[in-house]
Amino acid sequence: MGKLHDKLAQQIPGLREKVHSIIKEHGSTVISEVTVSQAFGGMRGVKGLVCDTSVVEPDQGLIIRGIPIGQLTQKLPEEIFYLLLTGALPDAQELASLQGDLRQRAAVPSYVWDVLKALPSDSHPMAMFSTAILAMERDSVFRRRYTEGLHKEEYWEAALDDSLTLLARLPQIAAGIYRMHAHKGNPLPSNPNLDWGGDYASMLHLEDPDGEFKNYIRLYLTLHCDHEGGNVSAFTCHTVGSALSDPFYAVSAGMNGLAGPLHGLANQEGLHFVLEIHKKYKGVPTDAQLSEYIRERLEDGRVIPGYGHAVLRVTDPRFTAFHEFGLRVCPDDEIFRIVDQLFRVTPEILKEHAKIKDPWPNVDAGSGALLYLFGLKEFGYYTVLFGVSRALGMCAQLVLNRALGTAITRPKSVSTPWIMQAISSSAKNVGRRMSCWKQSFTCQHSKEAGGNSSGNRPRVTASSWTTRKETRDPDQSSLHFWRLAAAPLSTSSRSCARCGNGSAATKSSSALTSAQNLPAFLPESTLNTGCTARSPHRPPKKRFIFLKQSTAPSEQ
Ligand code: AMX
Repeated sequence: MGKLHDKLAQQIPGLREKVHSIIKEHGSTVISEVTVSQAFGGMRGVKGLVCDTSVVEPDQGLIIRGIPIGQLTQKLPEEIFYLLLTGALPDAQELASLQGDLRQRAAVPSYVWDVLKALPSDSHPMAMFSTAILAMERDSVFRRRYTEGLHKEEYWEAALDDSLTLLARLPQIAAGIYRMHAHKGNPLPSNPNLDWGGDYASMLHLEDPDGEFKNYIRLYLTLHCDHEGGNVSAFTCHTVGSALSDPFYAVSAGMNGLAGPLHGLANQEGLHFVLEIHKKYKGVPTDAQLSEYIRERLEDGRVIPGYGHAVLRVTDPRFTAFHEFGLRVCPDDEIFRIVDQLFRVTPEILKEHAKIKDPWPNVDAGSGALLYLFGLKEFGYYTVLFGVSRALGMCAQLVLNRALGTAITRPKSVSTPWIMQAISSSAKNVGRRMSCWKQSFTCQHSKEAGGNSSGNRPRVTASSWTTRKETRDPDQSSLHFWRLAAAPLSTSSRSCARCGNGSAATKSSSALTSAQNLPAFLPESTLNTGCTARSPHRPPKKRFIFLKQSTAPSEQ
């Protein structure tokens, strides 16, 4: 499997050691909370999954292994695959080795075409794509070796083997599906002299006199390659793979998620919107006409496709890359001019609506329009292109997860009655906490756990903590919560946590944190430094109730 395999074989022992020691030393550190809205709302924002291939920052967009995507636009998609997996771009030899490996594996077995031809001719291209990937599962090295008794330390090698085979075949399969879908004839053979993306573009067989279509497909495949681990397709692929289903099963499942209108289909909406404007104004409107059109659309309660984002708060750098490509290749084309004009006009109008958090263009504001210009006008096919690219990220994540022995995904679901019970217990306990907290503390140490300089009045009260929680600053609020929780524990246990004046059982912070399942990051100084108490320790009358124990009923 060439130099990529060798590099990973070198890196993986160190990665495993690092992850094992993080879990061993900090396994109980709290990194996220879950609210009722999040439980009902697609787990949005809950940090419960690790993905090292890429991150998406609100003010920067997609960052692959520390490199902003805007700096990778000149790289080939296969270079990006290498980067996603290893954290470094390949040198010339490493790239040649990977490309050679992909070429060797590129032949698509004839049974795949038989399966595709057997499908009804009006099947959706994404259904065809996912079916083709699933059909190739019969060739899975992972499944064969697993059945033979594969050692778990070697899972990643088998996953890499399957991933390379799958990725090598995708361009020909995807291009073949395009030709079948658009009634353009039989699939064309792969050209071994071309790179992965260039070969795909060439098999789509659209006019490309100056090679710009190939460049565009390369760029498209690079820009869509990965988007953290929590989006629908990546998370689906991750979950299926975590059951040790092989990469063909897992990537096929991920593609089914990508096929959804709320995920991979948005690019065609962006294009529809631009074409609608072009049709209405019989060409490019004036800025005033466009502004009016956008305002009317917003007044009708309709969204402006290609604008806004759940995470981003700046122009998506992937849009910038497509926009720059259009400015270079087709600045005078009417469709592209509307894309450009929308970029100038729309954000200022969206800014007038306070509820819209991100008035800037996302990746889908321009990508479809450029495909259209190159003659790829079958909208239903666009998600397949996205899928070819996103398979890079899915496969990279699968290989790394098998290397690190990531456990089978199994979050705990709860029922609506359970949530109702949790809400009512939480309301009762907030009341109790407040009444406990309002009692005076005579121990100087309550100052560090939230008291003021006189040592007998808490600076942070249960109610102020609740207010902070409502400001949606979960990290802050949980810190305050733990501080709140810690101080009364010591007093309710009839001891000062720092000096142990009273019961010895709560003398040290480690005893305290482990006994009460408090997070290990609770600063030692908060609980266990020298005592300077000015007055006798006096426990509060009521026993303190811990939020962690009381927010939810125990599992049934
Ligand atoms: N046009 C009009 N209204 C918009 C808007 C837009 N482009 N973007 C956001 N809003 C509205 C939302 O509909 C929401 O209204 P509501 O409170 O009445 O329901 C309000 O502003 C707050 O939304 P938000 O918090 O800013 O965004 P979000 O996380 O809820 O939604 C997104 C994000 C992308 C779905 C939304 O911006 C949108 O619908 N954009 C247009 C469609 C689009 O371009 N989709 C592709 C996204 C990129 C991708 O993931 N492929």
